[in-house]
Amino acid sequence: MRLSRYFLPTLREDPKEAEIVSHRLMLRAGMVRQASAGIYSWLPLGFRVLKNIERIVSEEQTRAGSHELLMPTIQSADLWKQSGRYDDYGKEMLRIRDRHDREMLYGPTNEELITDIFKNAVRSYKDLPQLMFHTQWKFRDEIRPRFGIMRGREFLMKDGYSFDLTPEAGRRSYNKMFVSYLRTFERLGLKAIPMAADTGPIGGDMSHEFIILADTGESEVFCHKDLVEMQAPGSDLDYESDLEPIISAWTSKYAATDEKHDDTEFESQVPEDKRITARGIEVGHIFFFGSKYSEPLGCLVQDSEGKQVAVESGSYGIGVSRLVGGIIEASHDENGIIWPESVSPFKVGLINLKAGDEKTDAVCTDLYETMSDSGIEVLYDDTDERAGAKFSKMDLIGLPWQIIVGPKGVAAGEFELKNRRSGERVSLGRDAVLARMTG
Ligand code: 5CA
Repeated sequence: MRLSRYFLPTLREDPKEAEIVSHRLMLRAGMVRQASAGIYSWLPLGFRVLKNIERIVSEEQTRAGSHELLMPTIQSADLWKQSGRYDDYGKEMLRIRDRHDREMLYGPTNEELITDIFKNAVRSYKDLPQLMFHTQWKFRDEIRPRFGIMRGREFLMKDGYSFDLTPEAGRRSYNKMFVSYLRTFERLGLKAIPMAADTGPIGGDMSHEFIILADTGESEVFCHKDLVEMQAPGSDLDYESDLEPIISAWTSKYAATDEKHDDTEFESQVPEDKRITARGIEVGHIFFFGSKYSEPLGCLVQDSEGKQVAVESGSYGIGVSRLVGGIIEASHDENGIIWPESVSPFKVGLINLKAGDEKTDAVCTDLYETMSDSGIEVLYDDTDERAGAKFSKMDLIGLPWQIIVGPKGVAAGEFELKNRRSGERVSLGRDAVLARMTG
């Protein structure tokens, strides 16, 4: 992408309305703009990051055996009346009437709808287990939308759902999602710690929040220090194997959100030098609620003895849009964002220090085209801004690599390759630069 053609409205000054660093940087880097309170437009740079996160989340869901589908944003109120949540959800739910005066709503989550889809298709235990997910916009009329896309009213969520015959089988599905979350967050460059959590309006009695530690987080959390160092399982993990040992390795150490926290237990279970009390950002939340929705919605299957039994379910959320802010909170410096390569909007920024100079342009065009042809995403700053402004903009938007090309380097046949995270710079010839980028 040539920057001269791109839509990248960066800001030099810190916007006054932004209280936390991720919100500030997302506005300054031209990633989002507020449309109304808690509702944002995603500009081209921000949208690329959002899509990259969505893709990684989907890949890991699929790997764990969940099937992607897409349900609508607007739902009929009927199913929500059957489950009892039409009243329970209160003012957080955005209620709509259509032209026939039918009650509709903008979905805050999808337990009712997926249960209805499942119920109308499945009759027998032989069709179980089943896992499905979608990534769709949600609306919750939060009292205090804040911190930009972190607590929005409209936000993008991956929500997955499991259907099993027995609570034990349901637990196996829950474990699959638990482990796939560990892998997902690791691929996103994050340390997310599973913590015992409250279930709120979703319900059920088994639940974990996945929390990244950050001073700007909204939740207060308590955990054992060793959890911060733990590694997620590798990509060769067999999801059909017994996952209990992995789950117990993560859950046998104390980790709780403030609603679940108990000081006495924390002190008795965790030695003083291992106790972490911190703030955190909830990026995922998984629930097992058994037959809470299947019973009122009549989602029954026939078991092997011919009995009709209510299906055992769980639901599994990831805050896809919130993750964009979460990753920035976890990865930035005083000059701007530092994207992990897996989600970066482009892999490399190519800076032409003398646009308009024939030789420098030719070298840059060659590098740009060669890299683009081998599938590398390059943002090429071919504008005639001064060098200082180009450097700050590239640091601000946080691409992992920068290639800096000026007339002196062109004469010497050497260009600077800068690593955004470490700040390390090396001078390399054309082929060596290309080898580093494609390798
Ligand atoms: N149905 C369940 C799981 S699919 C559910 O809705 N869970 S949730 O309420 O915990 O939301 C799932 C995730 O969405 C949260 O962990 C959080 O990361 C994200 N999320 C929730 N509310 C907001 C919001 N207002 N703005 C941005 N992200 C949000």
